[in-house]
Amino acid sequence: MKTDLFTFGEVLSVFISTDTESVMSANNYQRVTAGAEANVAVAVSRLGLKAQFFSRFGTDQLGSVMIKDIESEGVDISLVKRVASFSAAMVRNPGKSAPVEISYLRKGSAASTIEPTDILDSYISSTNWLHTTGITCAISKTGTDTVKFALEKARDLGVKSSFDLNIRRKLWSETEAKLVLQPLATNIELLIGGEDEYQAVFGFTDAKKVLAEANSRGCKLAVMTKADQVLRYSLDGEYGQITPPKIVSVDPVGSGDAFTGGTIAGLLSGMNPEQALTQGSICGASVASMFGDWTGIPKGKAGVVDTEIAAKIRSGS
Ligand code: KDG
Repeated sequence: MKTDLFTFGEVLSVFISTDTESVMSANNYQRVTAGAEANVAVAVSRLGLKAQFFSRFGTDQLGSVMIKDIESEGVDISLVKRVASFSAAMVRNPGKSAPVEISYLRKGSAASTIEPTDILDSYISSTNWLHTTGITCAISKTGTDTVKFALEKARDLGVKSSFDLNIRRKLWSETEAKLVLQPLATNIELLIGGEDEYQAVFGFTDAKKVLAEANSRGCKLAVMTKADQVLRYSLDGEYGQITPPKIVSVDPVGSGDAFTGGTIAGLLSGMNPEQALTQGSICGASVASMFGDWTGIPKGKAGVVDTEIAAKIRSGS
């Protein structure tokens, strides 16, 4: 059966301290499941489309609970593999009254052993959209090979794809990231990155110029985000801007993925790029207004956010 979205990447058990704003003094933690690509899959599924997610998980309990969490969001996890390794984790403070500080427990994890042979042609030929990110490239060399392979396969099969630069500076240096990500940011339907990520990958941040450069490399719709500020985009050389809804930001982690998921779902539902990006910005704002990567992802049908929910988020209530 055809899926609307196929994506793959590492999933993390995120342990968030609940009693203090510092992991150094915390005794209590809440565990949630997150990960950039899984977050996008959940967003697309909440919006009423069929999302399929692949990863390698360890044979540990964290692997089992993370698979269960993703499945309970209606995402198809039938393809996932369990391998003799550990599932990755992240530890952080809530970030309500202090900046979010994160530590990873992921080097050598199950997902970092992901390799191109994991991605069968049929996974891509039976989807309408492939989504990948720079995080998978950062976790291992075979991760990079897998992203490259999947994007090339999608191109060969005429399947639309998106790529989020998503540079994680705790995983690799900007120099390493640029070397790998610049060639990958080519011939993609939707390229997404923060202002700092465009700077790292292309060497400059002038939005009009750098987005036009991405267009000239075959990225049809290039988008530059900057937290809750105006988002800039260029569609085949035509520059535009969108002002996201104003919300009180509670926890911005995961809002970029909700933006991406909302945009992809909008495009798949037949919206024009400006409408889809507007929907993405509503989804991103909603996630930032609540605690957790998934909590605020709005619901919808056939790829479109429920009208009443969208109106509420727009009005900031
Ligand atoms: O985009 C949100 C992600 O940063 C978070 O869920 C964890 O995937 C993650 C990562 O690698 O930092």
